[in-house]
Amino acid sequence: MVRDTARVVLRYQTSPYTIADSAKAVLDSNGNGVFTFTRIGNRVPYFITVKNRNTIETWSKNPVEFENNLKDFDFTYSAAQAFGNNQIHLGTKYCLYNGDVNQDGNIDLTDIVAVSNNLAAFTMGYKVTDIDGNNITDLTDLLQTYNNSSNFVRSKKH
Ligand SMILES: [Ca+2]
Ligand SMILES: [Ca+2]
Repeated sequence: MVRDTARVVLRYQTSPYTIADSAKAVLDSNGNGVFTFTRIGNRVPYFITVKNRNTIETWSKNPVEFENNLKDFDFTYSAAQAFGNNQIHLGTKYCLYNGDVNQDGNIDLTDIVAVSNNLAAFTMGYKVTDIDGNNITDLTDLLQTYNNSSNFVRSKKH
């Protein structure tokens, strides 16, 4: 993947899943990142939610607990790591769906229009409409957004 910033939010495991803490980090080209939390405790179950500038917010299927102030969690080895199996299989890994340009939890016509407008304007640089992260908003980004929209991709939350 292209290196990019992601935000991880930890939520308590019971409804209404109040936010316990959140952190931002840059993911490397393998999709790994180290997120540092300061307001949470060990042996407390939290759901992990993750998103970046234009991905669908994705929740862990199961809550996780920190031990000795550490927790490794990998969304990529199985779709079932995410609640609702809400990931796409690309290459050897399961990845977050992208194309949610306006971050409303759905990939739909509004997102397509936003990408299309920036495509028409030959928009360069780090933009939410640059779906594949190559610093230009072009037809590839429009097609990815369109495909995910056609599949009614949306955020699946506990
Ligand atoms: Ca959207
Ligand atoms: Ca692009």
